[in-house]
Amino acid sequence: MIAVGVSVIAVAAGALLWLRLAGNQEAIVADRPQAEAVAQSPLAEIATAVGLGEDQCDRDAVRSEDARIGGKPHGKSPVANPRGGFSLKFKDEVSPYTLMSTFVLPGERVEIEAVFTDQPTELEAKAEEGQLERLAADRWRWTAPDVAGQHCIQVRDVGSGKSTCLNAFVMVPYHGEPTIHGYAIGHYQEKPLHDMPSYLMPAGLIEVTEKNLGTWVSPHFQLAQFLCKQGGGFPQYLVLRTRLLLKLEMVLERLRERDVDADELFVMSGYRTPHYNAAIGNTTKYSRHSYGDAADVFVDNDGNGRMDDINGDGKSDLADALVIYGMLDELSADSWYQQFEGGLGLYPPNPRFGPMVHMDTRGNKVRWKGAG
Ligand SMILES: [Ca+2]
Ligand SMILES: [Ca+2]
Ligand SMILES: [Zn+2]
Repeated sequence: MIAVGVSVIAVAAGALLWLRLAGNQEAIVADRPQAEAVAQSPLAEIATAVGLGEDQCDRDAVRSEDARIGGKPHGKSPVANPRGGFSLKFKDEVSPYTLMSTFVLPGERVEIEAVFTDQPTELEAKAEEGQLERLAADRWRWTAPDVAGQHCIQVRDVGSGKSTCLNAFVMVPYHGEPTIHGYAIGHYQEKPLHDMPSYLMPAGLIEVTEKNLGTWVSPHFQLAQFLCKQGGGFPQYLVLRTRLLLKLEMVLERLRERDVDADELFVMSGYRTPHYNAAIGNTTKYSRHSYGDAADVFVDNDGNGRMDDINGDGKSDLADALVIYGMLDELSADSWYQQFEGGLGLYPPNPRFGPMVHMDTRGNKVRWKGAG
């Protein structure tokens, strides 16, 4: 119990540090002159396996038959400015973005606090559903309704008129059923890997219908991008974690700071049910994809379904995936990054798919190079 308490405090402290540093990004970039060199380092220097147990993620090998699932978002993001004048702190996360999501159980209470990088001003909050109580000038408690659904909790800065939407997804409670409303989930392991809480069976699943498939869960990502590719009719079910969304948005911001043309990321693989993970021949029973905090991604601004030439050498190959891999591996040394630490996998191209990078937020540092 003591260890768990300490790690929660460490996560919260890391999140606040991230918040403070987030407003001062130039300084961090300036501190890392070797970043480019690392990204270009020879393949041989990339660890083929660091800290790996039985928890490596294998690559996904198929495309979804439904073009709306996986890949890039469809349509235009409702968010013109991803960052507002304040951040929101909720459930051990701090989001500096004007759109973010949280995932709760029916009746769950969530405390939401506004954190300012500039001068605090007068705030107001409203929620379409559930109960919202004001606890202080900058703090509220929202009690989720009893039925599955999604609700925007809007916090607005009265002075500037800027507002932030926290999309609260009320999940369907999950107790290990192999199928939910005809949708195959499969079997989660009863014993968490190394007894780590991040490997506990998910307590709830997000219900995905044709109606909410296109919901924007953060400024640059849509719910449909993370849905498992096993197919079937709707409703379907999904596990997604806020920390992954924060990490993906951070990766996009950092790539743009390096002048990489990246409007969004192609999500090759987000959530995988244990059923699907076994069906595609994965040998691990503890893939982070089944716990909702992993994504296999690449930059595909030109829309050809393969990694773009983001290092500008005229070819699209492993060196482009190395730009993302190297950037994250390098950030690992920074204290603010510890909340985002986790698995990092480099996947070379094969005849069917281009190179890609796996990232997750499991907490402990794991590195690997996958088969092509
Ligand atoms: Ca491309
Ligand atoms: Ca290239
Ligand atoms: Zn992966």
